[in-house]
Amino acid sequence: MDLLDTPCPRSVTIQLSMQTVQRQRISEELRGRFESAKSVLVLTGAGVSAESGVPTFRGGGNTAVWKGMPFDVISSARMIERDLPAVREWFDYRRNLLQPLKPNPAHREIARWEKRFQQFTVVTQNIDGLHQKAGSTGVIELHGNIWRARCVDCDARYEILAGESCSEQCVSCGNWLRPDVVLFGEMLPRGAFELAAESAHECELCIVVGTSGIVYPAASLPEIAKTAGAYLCEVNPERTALSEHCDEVLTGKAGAILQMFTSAPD
Ligand code: BJW
Ligand code: ZN
Repeated sequence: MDLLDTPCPRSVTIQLSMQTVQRQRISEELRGRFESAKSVLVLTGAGVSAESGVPTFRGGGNTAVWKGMPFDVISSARMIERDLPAVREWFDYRRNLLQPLKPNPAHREIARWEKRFQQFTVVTQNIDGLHQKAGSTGVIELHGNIWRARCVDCDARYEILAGESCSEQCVSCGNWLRPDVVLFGEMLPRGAFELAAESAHECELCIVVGTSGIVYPAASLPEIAKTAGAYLCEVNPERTALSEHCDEVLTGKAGAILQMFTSAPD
């Protein structure tokens, strides 16, 4: 019997002399739910952009560090108060890294899914704008967008064009500008979490892609979906804080795994 036909439907380990190859499969249950669902929520994190070349914050045993500072120190509300120029420099550096990067097959697959379902919501923790570049519309950005600056005083917002550096002061009131992103200890954009929570509550299928699932309140969305009766599926090469709560865990990179949802079963 072919090893791929053994009764374990989701993940099969094939021993090839010295090599071990993992083949991830989507269960019939998940495939059926994906085909019949009317309402789907996709929650994404840094891992969905990893294959575009965007570094993740955590994962693989590493934590992002910049100039000796762990990212949760530099990306914090406290640092805005203590050293705004350093925060601006950190985000200028990140914007430079992001500028040439393009959406990858995972972003594009998610964008294609929009047409399949009556109700389809992408909620992202990412600030890179790559979902929108891939063609997704109505994306709920929980943690803001690196391509915008905001005045620390009057809340005016300014788009930052690729290749241009952001001006330091607000045209309206002259106060300092800061990146329009949500740092640790800061509130999420008004209404964004509420909208995402509503979609989580209503969805039949919730697919969580490329997030470690430890940052709140984003990490509570899968919990909300599951409690309200949704089928919960995770796509990630590593196990995460969410894995044990999922109905199905698909172990692997987003680019390859997401394409399996619409390709013919093997
Ligand atoms: C792949 C892959 C491939 C790799 N394919 N996968 C309740 C309990 C405890 C604490 C709190 C709580 N509520 C709030 C808090 C505090 C805090 C928090 O959650 N802390 C935790 C760390 C414990 N939350 C906040 O402060 C939030 N604000 C808030 O709650 O306001 C209310 C409030 C205010 C004041 C006081 C009290 C309450 C705001 C959170 C903002 C997070 N901001 C950041 C930085 C943004 C700016 C920047 O970019 O610098 O957002 S932190 C960082 O983490 C970033 C991310 O969006 C976020 C999530 O990370 P993500 O996306 O999960 O990435 P990683 O790197 O962690 O994981 C990548 C994953 O991809 C890994 O699993 C890999 O395996 C996988 N992967 N390759 C698929 N190819
Ligand atoms: Zn202003």
